[in-house]
Amino acid sequence: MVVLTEPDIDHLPIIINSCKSPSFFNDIPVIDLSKPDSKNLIVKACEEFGFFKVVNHDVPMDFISKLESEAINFFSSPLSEKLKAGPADPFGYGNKQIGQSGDEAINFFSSPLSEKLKAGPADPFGYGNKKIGQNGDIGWVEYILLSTNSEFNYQKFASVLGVNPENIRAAVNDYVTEVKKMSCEILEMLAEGLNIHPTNVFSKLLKDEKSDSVFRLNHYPPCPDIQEFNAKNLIGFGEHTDPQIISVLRSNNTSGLQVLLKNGNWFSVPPDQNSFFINVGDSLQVMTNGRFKSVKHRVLTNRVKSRLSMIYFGGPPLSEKIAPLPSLMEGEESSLYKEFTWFEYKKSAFKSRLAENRLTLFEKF
Ligand code: GA4
Repeated sequence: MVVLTEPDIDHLPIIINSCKSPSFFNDIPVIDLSKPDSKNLIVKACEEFGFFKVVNHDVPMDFISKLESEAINFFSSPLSEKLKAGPADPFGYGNKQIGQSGDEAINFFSSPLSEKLKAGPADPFGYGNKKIGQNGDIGWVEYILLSTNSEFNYQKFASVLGVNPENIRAAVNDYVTEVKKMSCEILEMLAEGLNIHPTNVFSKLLKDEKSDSVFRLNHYPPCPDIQEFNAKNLIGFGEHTDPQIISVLRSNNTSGLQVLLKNGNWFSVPPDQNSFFINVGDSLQVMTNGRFKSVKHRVLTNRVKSRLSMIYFGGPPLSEKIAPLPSLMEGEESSLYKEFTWFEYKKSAFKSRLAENRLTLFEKF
């Protein structure tokens, strides 16, 4: 058995959740992708929970295990090695005012918008340890965050001893290609279930070559010392909603994922390494004018077992306007949201804390 290294616990402010353990979410909607009538069940699951599980998908197990073993290999390296693959530029477009001064920033701002857009919001890509985002969120987690754009620079991994960037690139590409295909299939079934034509309204955004999608490998090492802190639970990844359209998660058989249901209670999701879990993201909430709600979720660490998850976040191109689909507006219904592009939303999201409701700023009323 491979033993994964733990994140360095020095200076880690331990976040304790002392409330009683939530119940298991045993009634989680299960969508069988091989059944054509699943489209209505997908709509129902998105309306009721913003969350569901997918079985009988076509993603080859081989791709999943290859990526899993690449991830285990990487996370097993010494911390000093992994840090070499850390984010290179923490200050992208949107944060330059804070991170840079003088001529460099002025030059940047005087360039055409099309050029500035290339810089995108802060570059959070590469290896991260405990720090989530740029605004002080932390968790008992280490991760690799990647842009699914083919231009992503895998050379970040080149100086990490024992890690071959080409192997990581190939494993991520194979996996993401399949998961993206499945996501598009789900989004098309969703559109059909909603009676929207053409049915590619959502999927074309993920298929677009400029689709701003990201991919994340999260490793939650076990935390045997929890009792020492007189805590029941330690936060691995704090509560949040995902900003994109759809998120597709696959994990090993270690529990930890929890979702917040409409009744205000947290429920633990029983792990299932052969299935995928789908989240409605903020952008899909807006495109359905609030008919679907993005689901709040979080991950708690396990006392004995490592949890490894891989998540694809399907997002639109940066220039895409995120607005309710006219065909979904009934009668006099008007948009609940102000007009904004994905770039504007993402820029604002990356300035927020994890637990914030990021859509509030964009609501009309
Ligand atoms: C949540 C979903 C994805 O993991 C992510 C996260 C991003 C990050 O890790 O840098 C954010 C978070 C996520 C939303 C609010 C901001 C940005 C951390 C954070 C505090 C990659 C994403 O797109 O948004």
